[in-house]
Amino acid sequence: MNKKISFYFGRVLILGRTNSGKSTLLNKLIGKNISITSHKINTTYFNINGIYNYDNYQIEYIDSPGFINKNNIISNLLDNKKIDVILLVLDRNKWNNIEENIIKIINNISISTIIIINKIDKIYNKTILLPYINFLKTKIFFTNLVMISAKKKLYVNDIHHFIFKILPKKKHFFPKNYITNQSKELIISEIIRKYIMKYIHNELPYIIKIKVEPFIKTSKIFIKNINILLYVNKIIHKKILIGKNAKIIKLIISKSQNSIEKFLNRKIILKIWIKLK
Ligand SMILES: Nc1nc2c(ncn2[C@@H]2O[C@H](COP(=O)(O)OP(=O)(O)OP(=O)(O)O)[C@@H](O)[C@H]2O)c(=O)[nH]1
Ligand SMILES: [Mg+2]
Repeated sequence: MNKKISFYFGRVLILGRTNSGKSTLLNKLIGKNISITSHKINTTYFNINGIYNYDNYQIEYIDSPGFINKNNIISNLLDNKKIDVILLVLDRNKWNNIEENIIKIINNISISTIIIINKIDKIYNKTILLPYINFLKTKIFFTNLVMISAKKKLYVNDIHHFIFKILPKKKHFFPKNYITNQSKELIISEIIRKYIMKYIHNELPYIIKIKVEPFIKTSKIFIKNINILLYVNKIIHKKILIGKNAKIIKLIISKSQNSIEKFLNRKIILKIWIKLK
């Protein structure tokens, strides 16, 4: 008998307050660092997607910026992206009006929601978890609840399996072995922003414009040089970026180059120019 294989595909939106570990989780789910992470707030700027393939299942995970919870952008995102499952990432037992706002939206729609209690490696007194889970049950209707450490990759893979059970039967949207359909230029500019954030401790990382010159030739010959333009508003910003004896910019270049090489799986030469807008 000819057995027909069914395919399953769905879009999973990762929501949660800034710093709860959404991007760390996306990277671990996908097995590649495509979304930047940091200990600072408001790290993610764009919705970054990552695709997970397993047998006849395909999941498109969408990482979102934590700051959208302040606005009503979530509802639009849910409508526009045709989301099948929501992962609500909670930073341990932190719960205030940020989470209240998110669940107000979730409770008004009928999308399966999985609660992720993240950073359990930092919960030393595990007895707080039982009353907390009971509290969550009164707040929101969820399909599953998973306690994880995204950073240490504890129980992260369980999440795929819970999602498999609720994915709709659907043709796969992306080719197999696809990891993201974000442009390489965007991911590279995000890597550079990560290191600017790391070494510069003011508002600059949030206002700087990063332009990556297109570097992929259609002839499939890889260009070794990757040229970056950083646009700043003030001369003082340029000075801060360069640093004393060009120490800061050199650090940003070497760290970014390293990360980009890992991402592209090849050697590159990174060049950065700083321009006044
Ligand atoms: N100890 C611990 N730290 C974690 C865990 N998951 C993430 N972190 C840390 O939490 C910080 C924030 O992580 P991100 O993944 O950037 O958080 P985010 O939710 O994407 O934040 P935004 O992009 O600002 O919305 C980083 O320093 C991570 O290393 C975890 O399971 N345990
Ligand atoms: Mg993030």
